[in-house]
Amino acid sequence: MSQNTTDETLDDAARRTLRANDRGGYTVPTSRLYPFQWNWDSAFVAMGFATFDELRAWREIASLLRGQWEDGMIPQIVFHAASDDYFPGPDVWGIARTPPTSGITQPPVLASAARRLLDRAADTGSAEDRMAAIYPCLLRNHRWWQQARDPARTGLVSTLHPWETGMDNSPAWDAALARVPSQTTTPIRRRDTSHVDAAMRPHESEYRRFIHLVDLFRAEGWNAARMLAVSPFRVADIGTNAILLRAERDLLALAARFGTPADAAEITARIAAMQPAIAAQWNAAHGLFLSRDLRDGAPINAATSAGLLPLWAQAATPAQAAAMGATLDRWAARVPFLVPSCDPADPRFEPRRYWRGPIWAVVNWMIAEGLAAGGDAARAGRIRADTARLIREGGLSEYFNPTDGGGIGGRDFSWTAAIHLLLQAG
Ligand code: 9WN
Repeated sequence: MSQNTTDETLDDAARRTLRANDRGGYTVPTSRLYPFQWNWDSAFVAMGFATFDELRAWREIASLLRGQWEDGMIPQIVFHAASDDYFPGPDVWGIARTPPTSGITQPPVLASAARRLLDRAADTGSAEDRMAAIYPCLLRNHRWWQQARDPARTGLVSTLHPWETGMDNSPAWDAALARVPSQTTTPIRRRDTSHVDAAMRPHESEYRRFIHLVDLFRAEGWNAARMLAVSPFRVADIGTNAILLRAERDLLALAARFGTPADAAEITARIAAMQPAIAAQWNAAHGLFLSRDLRDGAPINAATSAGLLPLWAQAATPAQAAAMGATLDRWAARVPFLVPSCDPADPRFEPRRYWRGPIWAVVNWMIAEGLAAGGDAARAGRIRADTARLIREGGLSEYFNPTDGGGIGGRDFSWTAAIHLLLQAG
């Protein structure tokens, strides 16, 4: 896409991008680099489609749910059609399902997306029918999170692979990942670095550990309890937990119309457990929330954009929200664009390397929604304006360099197109 496109053309380009990445009821994040359906990408894509094609939006969700496991898990990837463009493909995961899927999950944005589709539907009759059909799947999924990932009822769910956090090479995972051995039984055949500059992607040493975990879980037969017991990587990701808390609130609203009083009571109990557990992750020195390493029990000392996502969950006190606002102001004094994925004052900050500095439109959108809902219209406006400008000048890129605004990573990216449309829709 050319630079400085007019807004009208950009709206068209965003819709065109979603249509072009549609593979027949599901949307790939971008062609070649990510040729399958990804979990949290599709939640944003559904919200983007809903701005101009509501039925197609519901279909995106139904396609993702075709990959849902019997135990309720919604996988990170659904392999609807074969492709050699991505590693690791279905053969590495070794999961005999139709369609094949990966064996781990991703941040659960889905219930929040579905609620938004319903609330904004023009075609209310069909939206209600479709919501009635998917509500039980959403409920089973949230039960899975508690049963499989917080069986001890701590109020925080575990994440067992950096890919599950959606923020794969965040500096927050460095120490926990260093504990994972680097040998693999699967030969590493990376395809990502043939599509995108290696300087914008995770290192080889990280990929070896990513695949070690896949080998380990496959050897455990993808049994949820065994995975939780054996994984050397086990963290309470503040991003995933905040997104889940927000999703539980949205599911509770849906339960009043599509579920039973017993469902509502169950969801309310989970929310009551999560709120204090997330509150305990507050870190006054960084002015945001931190993840926790569940292997050694210690807070993870890395200030990342995930630590601002409790805003999206309305999980911060007014004082904490104000402190997070001050954190954003400090970051804004160091880089011209918000919100970098890592504190720019942190020595681990790398403005072009994936989740170690670049700006991601979906994260910006959630933070801005949270700020606006909490009454901080000025900072919400700043983040929305930065996001819109990054997209206008850097195209529908996968992520953006916070130091110069350049669009980097994959091009013609579905979730960035979706966020452009959401920002225009207001
Ligand atoms: C692994 C699809 C996905 C996003 C993730 C992002 C990246 C995959 C990869 O791409 O992860 O899941 O191979 O790098 O980190 O957030 O969902 O866009």
